[in-house]
Amino acid sequence: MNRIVPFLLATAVLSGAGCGNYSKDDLLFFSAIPELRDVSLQPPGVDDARLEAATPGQTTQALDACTENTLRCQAQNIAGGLNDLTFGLLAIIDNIMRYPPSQRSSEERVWGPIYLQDQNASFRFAMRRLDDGDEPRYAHCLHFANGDVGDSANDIGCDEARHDSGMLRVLSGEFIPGVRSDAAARSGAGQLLLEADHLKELDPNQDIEGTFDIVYDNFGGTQAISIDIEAPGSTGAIPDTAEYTYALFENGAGEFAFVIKADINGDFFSTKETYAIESRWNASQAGRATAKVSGGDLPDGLSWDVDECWNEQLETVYYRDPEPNNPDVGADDSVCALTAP
Ligand SMILES: [Ca+2]
Ligand SMILES: [Ca+2]
Repeated sequence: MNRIVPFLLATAVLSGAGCGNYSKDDLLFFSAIPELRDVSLQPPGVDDARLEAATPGQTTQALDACTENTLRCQAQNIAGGLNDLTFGLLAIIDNIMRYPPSQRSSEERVWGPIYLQDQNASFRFAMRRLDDGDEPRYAHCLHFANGDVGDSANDIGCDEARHDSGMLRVLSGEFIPGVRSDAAARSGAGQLLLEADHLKELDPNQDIEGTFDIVYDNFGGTQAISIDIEAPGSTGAIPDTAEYTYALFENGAGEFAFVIKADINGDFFSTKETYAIESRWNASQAGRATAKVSGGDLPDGLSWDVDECWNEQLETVYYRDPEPNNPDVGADDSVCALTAP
């Protein structure tokens, strides 16, 4: 999943060298972009050096994959892949905003349309301040087109999915900046919606399509993130549909659950199974995960159930699955830090 948006990322790299003259008001728009920490999934085992980046555009390479055959490891790897996606999208925005804005008003900043000669593509990014509540909210949107759209795309609204100029909206959503009391505090809320169908329309060689919807909310002390993927027809590691929900509480305990529709059991008819994992951990990072595969090529009424516990050192202390070749771990689940869901 880490090469999910190469078309956009190429743009991000191109624009990285820009540096503008920013007004104090420009910086307000900048401050709406969440920090990586605000949007990252960190189930036990994820120790992501990228969180130390000063801005989303300064991320370093992705995490190494966890190689144990455990649910905890799977959850860790899936979290890493989703972080790649979110961080990549934020890096694009961060890098675009390093250009001086081409339009400034009290409510709006617009970057572009900028023509990228070597990709023969144009992009336009806008952030609009919405003052309809107690908290400032910023709508943002990124449009792309093949070729040079010139000045024909100066006035696109964020609600316009496609524009006469050929511009298609590929990324949009809202940022609600929070108050930062110290550097480590998570804050803010918002949404990033990637319309990969439009990317595919612009570049048929893309191997993704559908929509990727990332919503985060760090108000109230709990970090809550949900990611919905609707990507029928996507290839590789991307499931057809998936819903991920993540919560990290102030004491460090948390939960990460997801339901994926994908072809997990590839036998015979090769229809899609439903794969659900529920992972929970306590403040010491010891936790329990259960998984269930059902539907698809599994016989009616039958499911494949896995139950696993790990300790504070992330060692598996209890394991059960129906496969005879995968040995049990632990005499019973009394060694588990958490009870069965
Ligand atoms: Ca199947
Ligand atoms: Ca077994």
